Amino acid sequence: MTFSTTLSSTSSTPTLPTGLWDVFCRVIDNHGDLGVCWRLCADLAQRGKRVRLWVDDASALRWMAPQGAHNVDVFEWQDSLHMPQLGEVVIEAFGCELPESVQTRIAQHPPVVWINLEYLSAESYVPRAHGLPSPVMHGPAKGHTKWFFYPGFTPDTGGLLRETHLLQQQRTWDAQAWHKRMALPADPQALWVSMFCYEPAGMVDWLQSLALQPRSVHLLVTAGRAQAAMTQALRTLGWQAQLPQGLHIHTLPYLSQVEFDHLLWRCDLNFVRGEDSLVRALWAHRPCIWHIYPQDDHAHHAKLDAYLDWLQAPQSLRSFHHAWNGIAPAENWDMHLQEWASCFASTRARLLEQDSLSDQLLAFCASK
Ligand code: TRH
Repeated sequence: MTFSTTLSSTSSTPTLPTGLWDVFCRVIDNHGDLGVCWRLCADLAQRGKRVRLWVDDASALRWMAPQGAHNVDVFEWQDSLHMPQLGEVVIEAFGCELPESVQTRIAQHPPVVWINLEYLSAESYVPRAHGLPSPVMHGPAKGHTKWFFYPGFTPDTGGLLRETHLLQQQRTWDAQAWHKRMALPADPQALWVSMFCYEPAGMVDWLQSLALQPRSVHLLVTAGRAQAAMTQALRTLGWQAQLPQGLHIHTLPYLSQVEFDHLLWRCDLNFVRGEDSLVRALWAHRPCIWHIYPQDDHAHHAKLDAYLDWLQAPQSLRSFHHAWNGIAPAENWDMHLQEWASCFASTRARLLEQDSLSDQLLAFCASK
């Protein structure tokens, strides 16, 4: 990865550079916008494209992707003002609204395809809207067409990001070496749980129930909001100075996406949030609990239920999700890990039969 601030100045030509894709991303909040865009860029590059990622705040890439990726260059958003040439495909991630200068360029030399990459949802509008044209009604590119591309969980949507080598990497991954690298104790009989969340309504009650577990529990808490929420919950419980017997809490530094995936592969249960970490948890072959991104109008309630329906979640998993997300009071905090694991195993098998998001995107663009 190069954090480039200058662009080579070639005179603009009507011929678009073959194999060059431009991805535009604005960081609204949290890490999902950039997290998804980075994985997409790296995956497209793996599949033979050269990708330029234009982002207004690339700072999180320093921990998320310190290794960079071959054939992916990162540019500051404002440098697109001086961009000499557009790529053959332009991806506008999450309705980020392209800079006027880029829209003007599109009007002058339209890319082969202009994609509007949307947020992930299991709701029923997704298959209906996926792949539809979106005529541009105003601005410099008025009269041109963008195409809606919806990630999703079913074959009639744009699918989920999944690298070609993911399963192979999972098979050969060395959990013991990871433990050593992370300086974590070996405690094979314990329950290992990862925690990536906002401020879950159910955290205090769930921690109390965890303390009653017969097995010892190692809770691996990710950096940022999850750690702040955990600190607050421990304060509420009066556990700052001493944790109940058998409960161990480990605070993690910010991990690269590669190490974040390893964390999910290692744990017996993963708490994830947002969008990208949910997808990674679905690939991890472990049960997971989703803290959905909360919206003011409670639109996330329907979004969560659509996901649980698609998952064919057993009742215990549904009610756990509702309580964790503050949608309904907890019936109990029982974790039916075996039942949940078999639900996630069949879900993963279904997902593996579907084409990945990048494969579908490549095919979609080639068809235009
Ligand atoms: O950070 P998020 O809550 O992102 C959210 C959602 O995407 C939401 O839909 C969007 O509207 C909002 O952002 C703006 O959760 P998400 O999507 O899981 O993204 C987190 C990314 O951070 C993911 O790529 C994993 C990465 N990550 C690491 O790589 N290492 C870490 O240590 C941690 C904590 C996260």
